[in-house]
Amino acid sequence: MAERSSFVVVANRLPVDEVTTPEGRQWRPSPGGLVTALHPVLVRERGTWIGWAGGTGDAPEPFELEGINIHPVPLSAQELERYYEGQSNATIWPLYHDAVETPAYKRSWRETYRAVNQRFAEAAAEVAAEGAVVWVQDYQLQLVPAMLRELRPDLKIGFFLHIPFPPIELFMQMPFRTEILRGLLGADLVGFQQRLAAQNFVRLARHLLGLRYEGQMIQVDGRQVKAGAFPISIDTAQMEQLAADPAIQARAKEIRGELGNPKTIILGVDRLDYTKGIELRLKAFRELLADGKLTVPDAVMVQVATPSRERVEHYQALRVKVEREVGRINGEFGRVGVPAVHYLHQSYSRSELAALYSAADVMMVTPLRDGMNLVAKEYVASRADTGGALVLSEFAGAATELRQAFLCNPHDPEGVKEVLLRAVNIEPAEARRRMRVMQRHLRTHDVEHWARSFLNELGVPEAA
Ligand code: GDG
Repeated sequence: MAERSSFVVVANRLPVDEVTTPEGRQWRPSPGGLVTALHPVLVRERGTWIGWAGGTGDAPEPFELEGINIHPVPLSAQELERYYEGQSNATIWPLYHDAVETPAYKRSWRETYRAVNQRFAEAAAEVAAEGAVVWVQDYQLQLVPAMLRELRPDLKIGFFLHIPFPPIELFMQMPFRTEILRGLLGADLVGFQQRLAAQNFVRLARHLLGLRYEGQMIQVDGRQVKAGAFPISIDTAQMEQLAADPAIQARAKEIRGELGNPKTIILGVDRLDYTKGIELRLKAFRELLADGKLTVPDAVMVQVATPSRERVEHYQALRVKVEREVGRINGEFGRVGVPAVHYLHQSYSRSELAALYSAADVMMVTPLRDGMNLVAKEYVASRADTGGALVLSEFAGAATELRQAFLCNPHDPEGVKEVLLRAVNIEPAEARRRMRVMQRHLRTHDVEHWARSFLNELGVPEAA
């Protein structure tokens, strides 16, 4: 690439998908909150996004798409297995989510994680202009900040972790814990979803490396590293508009009809992940049916469980458990043509999701631990003024902001059942009141606000 960029984003995935069209294979932007928020800065600064394009073997040459320089980084099949499926998703992901599944530790995964992180750091060092701002994203790339600083001390480096940061006792399990911590401390600003996560990080720096800190400022090798909370959000205006679209509203009505016009539609939308609490939600529904507190077909549940990380063992085991529970509920409480749970192990378009959100009377978001949970925010934003009730786990980052949701402790089955019943039976006026408060919050705290706050703190005042 001839020209170097003054703003660089480094993330595991590029915000593009390769599609086959009549004209041949082409790149298409893949819509997502992160790219929406960063698009204006990327375009203005002739920014570059570094990441994996999907697929293994050689990476495509760098190219430009809609004003953004796309810089693909290659991954081999073995790297994909060790760096991504292994170290990222079978070690770090479960450990950072309270070890709700047992993390697996393997030396070969760690070594590959290190090698791949080095490759991402080298790509960033190559494309960043003198004094550029580089923003590294998420748990797959925690070594990149220090590696990049080593190569390019002139850069301003930010890091944002999208998932929780665990308490010291849990973090200490990790065999290469010091290297990870040192990796993160290579940044000037380390951002988290929650204040508590930032505190965990600062305390860990003292505990593990004996570093001094004041407030959220850590002293490292004569530099200052700041930790802070920057709760991520959604493109609220876009979600509101989409849900208000007459075609989406018509589709929502149609969905209600297809479900037999029940009194109550209970919805779950998640990646099929063991952190999301899908099983416990199904179990709460089953027990309420068994107790006669809910009945089919007055109440039906729709669970969209988007396929995810299907080659990782924990995910295969989870799929079996969830599908067994769905089968059990439908076996006991369904009738011919009238299932109690509509389980969809498929991906949907954003429009179909918006229609499902609009159709749902109660949305269940019950993770055992979640950095933020954007589904909860999307549901709220898509309710216009129509009410609906959000059941939300206290262990989702979103619970800090969405205080008018029906909050529950997902580890307490009786509590979840009680809260679900309250949400089902809420007065429409009360439902609208709660929604309005949460919607007002999301209008000012959208994803653009998130990006702007982070970049301002990093010292990019003109950003966004
Ligand atoms: C990580 C953290 C944090 C889901 N199914 C479909 C689909 N989705 C979309 C949702 C939502 C997104 O995927 C999921 O975001 P979440 O925040 O709920 O969860 P994670 O994927 O675990 O994300 C999380 C997030 O990063 C951001 O920092 O909030 O805590 O774990 O936008 O709508 N989208 C489409 N079809 C589907 O079938 N189009």
